[in-house]
Amino acid sequence: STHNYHNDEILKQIVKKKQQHLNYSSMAEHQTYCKRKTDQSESRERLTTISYFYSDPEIDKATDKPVTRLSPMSMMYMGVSDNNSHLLRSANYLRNELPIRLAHMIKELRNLPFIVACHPSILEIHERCIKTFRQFDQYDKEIKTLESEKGFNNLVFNMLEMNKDILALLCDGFKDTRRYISSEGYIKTHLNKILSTRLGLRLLCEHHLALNKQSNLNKILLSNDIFEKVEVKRANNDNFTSTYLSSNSGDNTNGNLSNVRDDEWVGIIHQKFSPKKLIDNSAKLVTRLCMEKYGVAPKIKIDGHINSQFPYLPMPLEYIMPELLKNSFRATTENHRNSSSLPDVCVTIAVNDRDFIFRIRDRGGGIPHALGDKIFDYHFSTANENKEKEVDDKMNSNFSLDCLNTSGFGMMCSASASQGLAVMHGYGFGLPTSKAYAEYLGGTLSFQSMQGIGSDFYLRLSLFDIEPEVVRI
Ligand code: ADP
Ligand code: K
Ligand code: MG
Repeated sequence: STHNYHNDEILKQIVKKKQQHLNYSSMAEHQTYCKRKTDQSESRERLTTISYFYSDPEIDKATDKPVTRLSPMSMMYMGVSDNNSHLLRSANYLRNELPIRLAHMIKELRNLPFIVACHPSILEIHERCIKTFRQFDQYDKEIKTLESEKGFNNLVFNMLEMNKDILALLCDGFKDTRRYISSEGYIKTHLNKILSTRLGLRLLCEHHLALNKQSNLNKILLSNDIFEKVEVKRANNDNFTSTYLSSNSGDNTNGNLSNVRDDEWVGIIHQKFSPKKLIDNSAKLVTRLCMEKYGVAPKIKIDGHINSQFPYLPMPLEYIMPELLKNSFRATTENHRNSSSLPDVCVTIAVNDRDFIFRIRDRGGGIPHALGDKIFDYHFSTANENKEKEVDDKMNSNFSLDCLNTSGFGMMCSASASQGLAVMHGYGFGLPTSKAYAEYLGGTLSFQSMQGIGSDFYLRLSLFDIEPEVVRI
């Protein structure tokens, strides 16, 4: 039969090959033969790898499409329905939008200078983006059932997972290569763009998964045979669901998925965001870190519109606020090493009809004249100069990457406070990343320094419901 014939052929070839090997006159000759073989296969492998990065018409097409940034108002409006149709709507928006945003990220990576783009950490990011982009291929048609939406959600979840340590990889990739690029502005533009694209991607994914989680919570409430109770209580007390769930989650009000409450949250948007609570939670975390590092920590004073509440996205702020407090705590502690008491760090909240502003004021000596705006450069840190970077020898280990993983995005700071944000300072990413995030959200981050006394940092962010809508995700 043909089958046997085929096997015979293969056998013959093997015998022939074996004989060839035996015929080599010397070991050296044999090794040259083997080396040529591996060289060939290596270069073939390299070619496939390289073409992986270059020839994908789908990516090229997606790069040309414009990004559709949603306003939080429309996210809230589209984030509810009686029959869960909003989940399908959200999934279909993501199905179109995520590949486009990934392609824009890929475009940005392609535009990096050769020396940076070649770095293994940057290649790793590049490769992951392409891989994730291709995983969207299977969802080229409208998602029509909640069943197929479940499968799609796995992809969204994986995307968040692969996104986790991007900040650490970027930090690593630029740290080694930036010395070959003379223009700081060039580095800043690229990193700002990559970091804010990533922020947008993360927020969209988290939002979609949170919407799912919230609709499941509704289901649990209903299936627990308390359907009637819910209905009755709702009629008497609009806050029933929120009190029911908050008794499970304690007073932890971070933007953590585990304590999403359906009345107060629409996806990742908190209807009753409280700036005061954000500061309280961030201060708790930073005080612990500061105590670990210095054995002391300044107190925090909060004043201004401490009772204000309005709809906002806590997630990015849960990154920015701890970063600003860490800097103020460090400056205060180091500037008052020899005194018996530390001056307070004072945060003032102001809310008006357009925006809300945090002023973080410390008596940490201020930003020296010679530094000025350099503090907003990526990788710039005075901790490096003083050789007191607490993570120096850990910089290349997984430990440091893990730290950045979790501090890399706000939401994690409450959930994994024990590992996350475990670093007081040293990477020089805190201020530039916070500024990039603030600007992505249509806000600003600036400072005034009273050299010799201390500094004021101003974080200004736009409210959602103003015209024209400034905030877009
Ligand atoms: P890192 O904290 O890792 O050093 P950052 O980007 O957060 O990086 O800050 C950069 C530098 O700006 C710090 O190393 C410090 O020298 C300076 N800086 C930031 N905030 C303050 C502050 N409140 N008071 C004095 N110096 C500050
Ligand atoms: K910096
Ligand atoms: Mg810092």
